[in-house]
Amino acid sequence: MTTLGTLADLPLDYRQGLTSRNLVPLWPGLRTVLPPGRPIRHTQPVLWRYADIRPDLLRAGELTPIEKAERRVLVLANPGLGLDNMQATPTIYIGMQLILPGEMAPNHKHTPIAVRFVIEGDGGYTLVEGEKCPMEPGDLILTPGGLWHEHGHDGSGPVIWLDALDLPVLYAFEASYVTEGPHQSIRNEPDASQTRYRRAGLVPYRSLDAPRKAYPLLRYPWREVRESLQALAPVTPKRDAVQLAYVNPETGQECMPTLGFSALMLRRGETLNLPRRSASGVVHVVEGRGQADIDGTILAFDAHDSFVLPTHAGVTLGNGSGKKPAFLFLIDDAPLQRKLGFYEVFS
Ligand code: 1HN
Repeated sequence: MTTLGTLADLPLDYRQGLTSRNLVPLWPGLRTVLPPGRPIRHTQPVLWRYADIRPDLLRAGELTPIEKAERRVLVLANPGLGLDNMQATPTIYIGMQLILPGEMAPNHKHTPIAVRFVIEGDGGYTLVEGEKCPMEPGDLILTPGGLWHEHGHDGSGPVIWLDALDLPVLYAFEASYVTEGPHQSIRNEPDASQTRYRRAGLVPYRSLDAPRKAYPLLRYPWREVRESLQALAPVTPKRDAVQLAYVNPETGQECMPTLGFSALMLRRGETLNLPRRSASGVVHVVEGRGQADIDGTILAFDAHDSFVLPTHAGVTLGNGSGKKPAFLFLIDDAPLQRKLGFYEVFS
């Protein structure tokens, strides 16, 4: 590949003239914005330990009343992307949110999509357009873009969950904004995972004719995900991942338009190689412990820790136990990449 001319090759008065007219020559920066073979990545394969986050989050509960925060969150910011930019990966925002008994995180809707993955506590819930979604540890709750949502807690003890949003994408589009609203009135029925979409493979008959709701299922209870992984494990070949995707039960497609969600079980003593691919991701450890090798960076993970998978990374995940399975929750930007047409899986 040809070595291109640099800025220093150009006379100073020419460069100054360009600058004064808001013009920039492409060639000195071309190999940076369009590197040969592989993208330049600033995203670091960092790990956040829950044992570190939890005390800081509980302290925030003492320092900052919910009225002064709206959402009491510590953001998992990737140092390679600049801590102020609130990016775990270039496209994925991750935060840890705390709500204390009796508190309410007020109703709003916004352009970014969000999901909640519950880490600990009982009695928390999210209202989405009047549907009350109980938040039990491991549950995934969707708050799609443009839908009203608020959080409450009528149990005892802290409730903590992980938030994942496509906020960096909406922010880059200069399209991220919020609308506040009045407290929702709660529809007095269990959430759709307990009623209309009780079991995979069965949908309400009239949904075949009627225009489909974009988001028929808002809550994916962990108990069923965990059982499904354990049932999948014995029929999955040794070198394949025991992995389930969270999908829209009406379409079979990814449950959200931009970010993808899946649950992965590492069998007893398993070492799993993930194919190198163009998507970036974040792994949250639900249960168990082990080790991740990400492009040669070794991270030891424990339950409730979270770590980053940069784009194009070679990833190996090892279960640290020979006796028990480990369970992981994965977030990635593959749905967005597929829609934009550049998603790739290598090897
Ligand atoms: C948001 O709406 C929530 O509703 C949490 O709980 C975190 C981070 C950035 C923008 C909106 C929530 C958020 C957020």
